[in-house]
Amino acid sequence: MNDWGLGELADPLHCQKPVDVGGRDVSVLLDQLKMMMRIRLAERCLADAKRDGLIGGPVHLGVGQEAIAVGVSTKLRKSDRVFGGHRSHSHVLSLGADLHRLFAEVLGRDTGLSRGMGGSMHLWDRPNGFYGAVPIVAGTVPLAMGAGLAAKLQCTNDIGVAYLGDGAVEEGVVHESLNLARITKSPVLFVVENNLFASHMHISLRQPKEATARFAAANDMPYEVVDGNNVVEVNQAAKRLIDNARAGNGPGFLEAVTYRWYGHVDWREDIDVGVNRSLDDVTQWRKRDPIARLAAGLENEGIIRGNDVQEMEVEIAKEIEETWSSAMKDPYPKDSTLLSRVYVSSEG
Ligand SMILES: Cc1ncc(C[n+]2csc(CCOP(=O)(O)OP(=O)(O)O)c2C)c(N)n1
Ligand SMILES: [Mg+2]
Repeated sequence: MNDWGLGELADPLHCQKPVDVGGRDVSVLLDQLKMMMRIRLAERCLADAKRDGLIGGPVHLGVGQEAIAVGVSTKLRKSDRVFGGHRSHSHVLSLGADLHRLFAEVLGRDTGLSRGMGGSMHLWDRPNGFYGAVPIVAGTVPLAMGAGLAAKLQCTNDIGVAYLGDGAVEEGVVHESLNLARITKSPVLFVVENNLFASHMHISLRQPKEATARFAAANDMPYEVVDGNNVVEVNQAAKRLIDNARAGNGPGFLEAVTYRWYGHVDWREDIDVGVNRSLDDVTQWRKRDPIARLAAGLENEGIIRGNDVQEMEVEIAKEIEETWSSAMKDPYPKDSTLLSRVYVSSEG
């Protein structure tokens, strides 16, 4: 019987081993490694820029959590309907968003993903299947549910995807969405990035049990609880739930246990550490690094060698530096566009 604790998945001293990549598609694994590195370095660039006062609005960084979006996105199509929240850089980048447009959005420039009107928490990239992120915690969850239901009614075989945090699960609308998705057998994947914290507060101070998957069980919905720092595990669980949804069997719930290395918002690790979080915890969780673990797994199988990761890093870092410098030169939106972009118009 399930006691709904997370056991070793929530313990940083466990799950530090290399990712087992045996028998898996090498080109997919290498793409996943590169994408996680790209997201990591892009967010580190944002952290530095925030520290240096170059970014006006807040930035919520997901460094340490990259394997979840990358593991899920590998199984999605451009026509799926994906929704995020306040910590969504990884969600949009792993779908293939243009990095320049993400940086430009965070900088409030006219070339940004939301034409510079939203910043880091209002991302939109419809051509890649990203229907939007908003800062209202859980605000997009019912939208993802509705998008899944619409796909079902339109017989497109696409799915809705809602990324949400463990804190978001405490919003009533999430429970209504789970119920409605299940009762209408809508193709929706709920992906809970359980990083054990909502702002500064540990889940043990907010909930009687750590696992949010118990709410899926309450709605008679298939669920999986996985190590969110293991891209292969995330990927395999996402595949099972997505295949099941596309086959017409209704929604699924993926709980991926992870940890964010930075504080709740902006660039510091030693701030906003919360009632239950110490820098020792951060140090331990760094050893469960999803990127280093995948790289070690690839090395064990002889797919990559000693210097390969460093070489990839140098190449990606160069791209990021150039992209950032170029986005910094982009113009701000004109004042005259302030109202014309409040609602969707023919301008798009
Ligand atoms: C409706 C609503 N309530 C409160 C907030 C303030 N707030 C922003 S993020 C956050 C914590 C969210 O925690 P979680 O869902 O676990 O996501 P994480 O930050 O851990 O990624 C809170 C309370 C908000 N933005 N919206
Ligand atoms: Mg959280």
